[in-house]
Amino acid sequence: MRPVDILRSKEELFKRGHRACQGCAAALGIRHLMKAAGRNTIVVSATGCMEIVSSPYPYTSWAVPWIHVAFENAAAVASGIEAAIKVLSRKGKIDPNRKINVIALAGDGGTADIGLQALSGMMARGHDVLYVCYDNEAYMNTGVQGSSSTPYGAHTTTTPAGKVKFGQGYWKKNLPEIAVAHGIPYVATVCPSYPVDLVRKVRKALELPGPAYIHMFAPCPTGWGLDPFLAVRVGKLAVETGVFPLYEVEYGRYKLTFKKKLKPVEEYLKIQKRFRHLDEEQIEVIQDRVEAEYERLKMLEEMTSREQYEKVARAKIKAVQ
Ligand SMILES: Cc1ncc(C[n+]2csc(CCOP(=O)(O)OP(=O)(O)O)c2C)c(N)n1
Repeated sequence: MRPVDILRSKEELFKRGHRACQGCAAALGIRHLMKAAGRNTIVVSATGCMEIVSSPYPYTSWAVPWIHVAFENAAAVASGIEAAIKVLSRKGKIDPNRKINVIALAGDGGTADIGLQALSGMMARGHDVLYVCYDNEAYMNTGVQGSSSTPYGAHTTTTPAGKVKFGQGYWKKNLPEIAVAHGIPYVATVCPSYPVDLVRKVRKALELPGPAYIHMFAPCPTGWGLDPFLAVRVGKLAVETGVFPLYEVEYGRYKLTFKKKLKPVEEYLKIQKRFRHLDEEQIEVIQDRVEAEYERLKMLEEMTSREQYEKVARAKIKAVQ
């Protein structure tokens, strides 16, 4: 099915009625994610906003088997589930031809900070799991504390902007690149403002054997100081300014999936309260960094278009399986 037809389908596996804030882009992205994944899916959710809003006992928004795990171990639990499916298939207790998707889901805190070790293990061992990090760029459900995925200059309750500091003082950890460094078959960035691209990448991630990592940009009106009706717009601006480049890395090959002349980062920054204290000089520092990173991705795209990259990556996957 074409991604656009998947999006049009009436079946919802992440149901409405959940308690996400108005304009929550993570909830929107997960709705699309689940449409792309389909019914034959088991979801493992780390503690975080998306777990809390979707499972207030005795209700649930999940129309598939779903397990809530601790803050740090979504990737480890998903690895165990995937291994169990393999054993049960081998013993004939599950139809070996039935493809069951295993998806681990966690926020940026549960991925970039406390869950990074479990994720690294899952990727190194080569489990056939899709790990999705929805990145709202802070620990949102506990009150907007900064994570290592909080962007440079952003105000959070633990990186407050004031006379002494100007918000987050270091650069956002580059999680997709950490995943790429594990040599897994598929890594991609997605943004709910681009649903067709999102669905296409989720399908590809689930179809390729072995581990896949998807980094989902997740604008958070509550934590970012943003009008809820601007959540989709700000996602578009993040992509259009290069703040959040859309790309995929399949068997080591980079491909930018949104390529246009970049808009100035100020257009993205100025509609969010978390950046309102930044002065011209600080915005210029961010602009330079964004441009340099975009150039780096373009160079990687050019460099890895060579055949040998695919060969090397495929060999590595065979070794871990
Ligand atoms: C070991 C442990 N430490 C701290 C907590 C408290 N805690 C629960 S969720 C959370 C923040 C989650 O942040 P993130 O993963 O970014 O997801 P978000 O809430 O933004 O969706 C924290 C600190 C916990 N549950 N377990």
